[in-house]
Amino acid sequence: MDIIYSESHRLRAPKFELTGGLLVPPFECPERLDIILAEAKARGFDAPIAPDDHGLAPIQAVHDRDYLNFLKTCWDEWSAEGFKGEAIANVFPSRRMTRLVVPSDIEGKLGYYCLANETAISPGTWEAAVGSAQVALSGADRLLAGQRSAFALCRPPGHHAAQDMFGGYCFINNAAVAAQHLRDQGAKRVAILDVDFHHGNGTQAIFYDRADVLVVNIHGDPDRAFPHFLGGADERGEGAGVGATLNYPLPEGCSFERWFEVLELALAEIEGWGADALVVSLGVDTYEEDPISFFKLKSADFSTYGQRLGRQGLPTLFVMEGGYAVEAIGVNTINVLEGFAQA
Ligand code: 5XA
Ligand code: ZN
Repeated sequence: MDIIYSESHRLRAPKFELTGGLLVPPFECPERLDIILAEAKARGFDAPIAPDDHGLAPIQAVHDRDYLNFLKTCWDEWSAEGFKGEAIANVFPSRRMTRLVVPSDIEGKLGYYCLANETAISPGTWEAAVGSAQVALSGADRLLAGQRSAFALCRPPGHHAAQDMFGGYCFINNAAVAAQHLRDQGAKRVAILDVDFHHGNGTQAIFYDRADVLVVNIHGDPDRAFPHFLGGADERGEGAGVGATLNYPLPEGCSFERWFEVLELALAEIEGWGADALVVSLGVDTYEEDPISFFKLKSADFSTYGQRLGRQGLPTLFVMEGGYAVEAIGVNTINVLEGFAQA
């Protein structure tokens, strides 16, 4: 299985995230990818391959132009104000603040486009986010060329990013960009299976009214888990997309046995739907030791479900999302990929 990877992820290196009322070193850090790559090498995977540059067009196919322009210019606008810290949103168009006009002031713009303010924008964020999307696009190209699978080792992650919103460590929705690219290059029906602990609200929003991309999430119940305001079992799509969104929220302490039962349900739906290709939003923050999540998967469980994904028999693109138990992120991620390859 080819691993696609870009050194440009290192440009995303904020000093802080806002968690528990404190500015702490970000859980989503560059070391995550170093550890995954070291484990891949130790387990005999080929050296990672740099992505091709697809430009911005396939990213604009998923995200609004004004939003992308905001991401591109945010840091310069913020620092031109003389602010000393990283760009963190502090005011939002929340339920009774209904003037949905993009302010010209950078503080207003940040709040307009932000869905969760743990995520600071720092210098290099735009370049890293574009690089991460190129990794996903180059992974999708492998499937289009007839390969059975590829691993897009994306960073920053993407599944919380909606058409015009960033947050949850995400800026450009890599899985959505890849799925749209597969569609645009000939795949008739694409399924996205999001196995990250957190609901992929951005991916769901992007495809919510579409019948050609099935979006399936298995995640922590939003009553108890980020992102809290999307991911209920009753959300099933709208318009032409009714039935093409499926959500499986699960409770605190969920065991692998229960999680795997639900994976079987999700895969049966994907089978019945008849996808040409599968994009897996691969977050390994379902791990029992993850510092910001509450499922109970053990390292061996990642091999078991990787094998099951392999038996599904679809061309499959894995797109890296979350996972913050840094000492285990390599083993858990590579267990999925190796399990898949063995099946
Ligand atoms: O999948 N999403 C994540 O891992 C990020 C969650 C951020 C919570 N503040
Ligand atoms: Zn996550």
